[in-house]
Amino acid sequence: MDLKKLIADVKAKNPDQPLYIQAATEVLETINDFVNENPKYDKYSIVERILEPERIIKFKVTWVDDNGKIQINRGYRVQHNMAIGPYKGGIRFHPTVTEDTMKFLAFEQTFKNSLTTLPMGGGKGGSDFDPKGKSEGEVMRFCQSFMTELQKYIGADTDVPAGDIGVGGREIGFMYGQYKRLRGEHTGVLTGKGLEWGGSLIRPEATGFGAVYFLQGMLAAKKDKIQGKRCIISGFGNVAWGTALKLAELGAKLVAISGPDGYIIDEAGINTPEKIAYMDELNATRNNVVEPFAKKFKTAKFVKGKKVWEVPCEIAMTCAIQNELNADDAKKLIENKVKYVVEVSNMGCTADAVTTLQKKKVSFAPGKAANAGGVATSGLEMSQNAEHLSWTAEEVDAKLHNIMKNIHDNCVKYGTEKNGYINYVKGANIAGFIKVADAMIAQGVAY
Ligand code: 2IT
Repeated sequence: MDLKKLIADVKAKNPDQPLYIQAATEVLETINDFVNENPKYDKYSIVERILEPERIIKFKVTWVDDNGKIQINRGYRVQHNMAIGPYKGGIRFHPTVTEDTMKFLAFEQTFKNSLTTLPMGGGKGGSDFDPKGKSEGEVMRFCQSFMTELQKYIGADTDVPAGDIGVGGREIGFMYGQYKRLRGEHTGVLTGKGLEWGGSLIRPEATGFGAVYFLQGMLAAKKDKIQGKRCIISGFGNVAWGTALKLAELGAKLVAISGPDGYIIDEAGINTPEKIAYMDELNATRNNVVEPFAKKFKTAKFVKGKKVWEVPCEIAMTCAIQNELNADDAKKLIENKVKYVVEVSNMGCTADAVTTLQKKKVSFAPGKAANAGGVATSGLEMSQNAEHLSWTAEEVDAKLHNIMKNIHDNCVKYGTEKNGYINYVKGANIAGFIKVADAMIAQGVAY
């Protein structure tokens, strides 16, 4: 493959999509050598084909607010790649959502889902709807309107959405109810469902649990252990919550979490059931502020308007949104002797943050590997739905643990450099690419 030309083409074809360009460039740069060593991929133009989503659906969502005023939002579903299974990926409701956001997330999802080893293609959806300050009735009417259009394009064997930022159990419930009403089918068309109506145990915890299982792999690779390690995470939502739970269970010391308004530092540790449950409570309000945490717990202090990455730690985990950790943040972390940085949000670090960390040989995990536990457990939910059974928490957790270990080992297999440094970014991209690429070759010129 001609790396320079491919990157130039991506930029020329997507001039107003910096996130997509960022995600695609990283993949191209890291799979380049591998593709050149395996000429079959060029023969079938696989790289060029993976760069183009199979379908982009863009639609209008109108709904009536509590004052009787009609509101208009944009809805999206990017169906990126179906080579290894039905499109699968979350739905994000956030004011920053654009076609660019959806495209980069769907692209990442294709590689991530491939890494899980489960049969899931890549997709992503969402809307620029802002859940902040909306009443329950407004959220429900929005979800119903969104699903009224989306249901034309999804199905248990074609495309299976789930949650993401701004979409949790409540929103999945509203969307599922509307799908059922319109189609008359009770089917596994969404994951992240409630336990009483087809959901899976451990799905709410899965992204965070999986990320910590992946981190355990990184620690083990350096003959290190998690007990007593000083950790910080960004965010306080579902992913941060699951991460905090597992860190506490394994005896790590989480000292900071954050929100758009600033960060919380708590030297006593954010590791008691009350503190961790309160993260979930705060998130449920959808007010997007972490400050109340310091009002509730005496040992916690709120630092207004600052990023959490200035807090000294050995382990830092991004659990909020894309590009939340930049090169300056990376330098600060390095100055403070960080050892492990784990992207749990999708593309949580800017490209130069990643290079800065890798140059200093910090052990760094990309989101598409470290956060794959969420979608992997969605895959397990799909299996349970298909066989009309539900598995115990222990069964699901054991499968999740095994999947994360396997992803870690695959990253090591394809990402270990001559000097012994594990380039997890390279490892994840190559391992994710192989399965999708080989499936595309086997299926002929379809997409
Ligand atoms: O980014 C992600 O992997 C998710 N939001 C979860 C997707 C899913 O289908 O469970």
